[in-house]
Amino acid sequence: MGLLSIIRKHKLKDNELRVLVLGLDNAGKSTITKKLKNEDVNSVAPTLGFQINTIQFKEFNLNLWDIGGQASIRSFWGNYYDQTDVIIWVVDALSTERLGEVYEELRDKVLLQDRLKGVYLAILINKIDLISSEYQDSVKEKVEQVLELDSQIKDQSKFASFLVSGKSGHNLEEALNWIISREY
Ligand SMILES: Nc1nc2c(ncn2[C@@H]2O[C@H](COP(=O)(O)OP(=O)(O)O)[C@@H](O)[C@H]2O)c(=O)[nH]1
Ligand SMILES: [Mg+2]
Repeated sequence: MGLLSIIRKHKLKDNELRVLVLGLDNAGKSTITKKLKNEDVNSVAPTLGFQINTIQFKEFNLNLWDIGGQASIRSFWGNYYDQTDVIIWVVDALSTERLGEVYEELRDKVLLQDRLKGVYLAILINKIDLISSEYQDSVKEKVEQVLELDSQIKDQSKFASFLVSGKSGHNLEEALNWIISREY
């Protein structure tokens, strides 16, 4: 058994998951992280560098790494990849004009990264509180279509997308349930 798999086994004994929260700037990564910690979501400032937040969810400890998403610091994301179990990728449902940029960054910084092979991917389509319910399904379809996840990730159990609101907390629990019900 290699050293990495020994470390991995040891870690999972404690039901601990390393979760990177990634996505473009302003997508809502910090707001979602705060909501998951039951903190006030009305006081987020742009994230410079990173913040580690540990939350308990059911029998799991999730170490959430909230990493700044400004274009200038995205090249540092790679410093955090090792030993990652899950990527939460946050998309701003309102910024459809940035979906092309989202597609490219997700592909280049996550899907094509050798060190992230096999990592689970939860796509959180955020700010859904600002979209009336009749349009929500089409927003989800549109995001899924642009990101081409079906063709880029062969194993269907490896990814899922959720319509969420970091502000209200809508669907965040469903996303966490999906995350902890994967095989590690
Ligand atoms: N209405 C609404 N606004 C949100 C939501 N999530 C984040 N925002 C707002 O979007 C902006 C960026 O959020 P932030 O968490 O800082 O994004 P980050 O750069 O990805 O960390 C802030 O003004 C937030 O208040 C949401 O679910 N609903
Ligand atoms: Mg932030």
